[in-house]
Amino acid sequence: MDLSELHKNETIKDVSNFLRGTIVEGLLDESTGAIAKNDQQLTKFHGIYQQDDRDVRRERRKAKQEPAYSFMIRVRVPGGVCTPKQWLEMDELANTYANHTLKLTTRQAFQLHGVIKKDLKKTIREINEACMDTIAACGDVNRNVMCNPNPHQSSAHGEALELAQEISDHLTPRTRAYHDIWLTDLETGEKTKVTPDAEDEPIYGKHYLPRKFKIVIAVPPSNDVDIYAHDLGFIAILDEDENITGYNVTVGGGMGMGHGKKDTYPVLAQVMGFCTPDQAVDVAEKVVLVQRDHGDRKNRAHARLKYTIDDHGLDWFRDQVEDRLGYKLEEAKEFAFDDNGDRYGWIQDEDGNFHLTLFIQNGRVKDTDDYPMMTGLREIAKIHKGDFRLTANQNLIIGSIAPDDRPAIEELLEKHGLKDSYEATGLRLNSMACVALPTCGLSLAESERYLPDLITELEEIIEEHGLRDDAITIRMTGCPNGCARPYIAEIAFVGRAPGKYNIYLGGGFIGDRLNKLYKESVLSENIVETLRPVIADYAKNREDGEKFGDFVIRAGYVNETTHGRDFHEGLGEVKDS
Ligand code: SRM
Ligand code: SF4
Repeated sequence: MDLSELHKNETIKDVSNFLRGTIVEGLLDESTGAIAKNDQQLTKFHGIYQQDDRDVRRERRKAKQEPAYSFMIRVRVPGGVCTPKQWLEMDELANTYANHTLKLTTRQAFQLHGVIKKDLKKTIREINEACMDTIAACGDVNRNVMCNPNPHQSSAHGEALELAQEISDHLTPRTRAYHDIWLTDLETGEKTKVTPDAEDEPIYGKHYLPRKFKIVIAVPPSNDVDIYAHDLGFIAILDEDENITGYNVTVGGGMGMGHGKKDTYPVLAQVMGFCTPDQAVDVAEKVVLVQRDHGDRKNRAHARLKYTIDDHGLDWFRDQVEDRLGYKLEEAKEFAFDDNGDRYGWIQDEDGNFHLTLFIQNGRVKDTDDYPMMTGLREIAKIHKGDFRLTANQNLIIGSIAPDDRPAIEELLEKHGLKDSYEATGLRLNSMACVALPTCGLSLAESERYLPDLITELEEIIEEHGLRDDAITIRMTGCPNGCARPYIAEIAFVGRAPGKYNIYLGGGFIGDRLNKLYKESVLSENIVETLRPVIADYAKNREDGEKFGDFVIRAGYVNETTHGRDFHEGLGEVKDS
């Protein structure tokens, strides 16, 4: 590998001694709240991002102070399932070291924001003591493995969750750096966790992957994990008795793109074949190996698996995977999805236990004067004997509540205002926004802090036209990277500049079609008026059962996007209104 020809991050990995760099030295340096630039790339592999509070950036610059540095910590939760004890631990860490909020992410993980350098090590150690970790939550490796979050709804969900955990373990980096840096007391050398034996990385090698890698498992008919947005996916195929007979394997999905950069685009994953449950971990490993060996290491904007497959073709990719497997994948099987949203409220499973899905707006768990959500969930965690499940739509399931325990939980829900969390319009219940300002360094516009208010404004139109209970997927991101998977939403807003958004329309309701740019750089104050006639037209002229995303294409507001390569082609044909 001639490093001089490759992206500079390849050299950073090469000389890092398996992801150590000079992180330890940086943690000890009290002269700054930051760490060295190259180490900022390496800490991502440990689940840690350096950020600064962008709300105060300008005034600190004026006062000649360094930016208000702090760190975001992402905690892996394979399949999104954690115990009440782990919830309480995360709650405590959020209130002790972070910004008194917990963020439930679009990939079923936790994030803590605002942890300052001197508290980083303590926080990571405590996360590990609670039997969770942060390694490989970010970086050029496989990340948190997602799975439909309702394992007890049927035995199939339980099996799928087990597979998620197996794949996650199998693809976790083996470097001792994580343990040496975060879990060792530097003075005594005492470790809080058993150190893995191998220093070598048998799967990744010392250059790891060219780029991030994301895996997901779905159990139809629910596509609540947005299978088509991921590098690698497994769609469970069930027999008549609801047993999993195997998985259709999907490859090459991804959302990220750049405004005005036509060689970057979102792509939906394609079905590559079928494997048995016993083969799934092996298949995951071999797909990762092909991407390791053939992904673009020169241009990080072209390094995701979606471009590797686009450049070489799906048949070539399948051949590469099968060569490494030593056997052929079977023909893909029939399957069907209903939607990609969450099913709110109470359900009872086949064993008689209850599960409650709560709406957590944009995944932000916090207390406000009129809604003590964080306190309520803490009180529930104190008495809850089942589990908590983070959904891929940034919501929360209080899982496995025995019938006798339900009244006590209901009392706490009532007391803390959580009972009404899902008494909202179909539009709000199907909304997602990424974090964006003030912590995200890449954000061009507000997202999490703006979408709830925009939805309130749009709800007037929705109510006026009798669409209160109609589920319409609506997503916002502060930049085109796509963290809330906006390009498969029926309505999406993507930040271009402060107070300006591109509006996209026409994504598939089940997350199976990309949307299309409808209007560019719309000022926030004009968004509602821009959408008013489209929503009114939908209410009046839709066919029976027609979804909003399908309607806007049929009615000619936008052209259908049939492949990511055409995402930037043929802007919406805007109708006179
Ligand atoms: Fe993301 C980068 C937040 C899911 C595509 N994402 C970032 C960073 C770390 C910004 C940075 O690099 O400095 C954001 C941190 C903001 C903050 O302050 O917390 C960030 N991404 C998030 C989260 C927290 C959004 C949320 O509100 O939930 C999600 C965390 C998921 C997790 O638990 O692992 C999150 N990011 C996604 C998704 C959705 C998904 O994976 O299902 C995507 C689109 C799917 C994909 O990967 O294609 C996504 N994030 C990106 C990209 C663009 C990648 C690309 O291929 O171009 C970046 C920027 C990059 O990697 O260069 C990015
Ligand atoms: Fe930040 Fe952009 Fe991701 Fe939003 S989409 S969290 S603004 S990187």
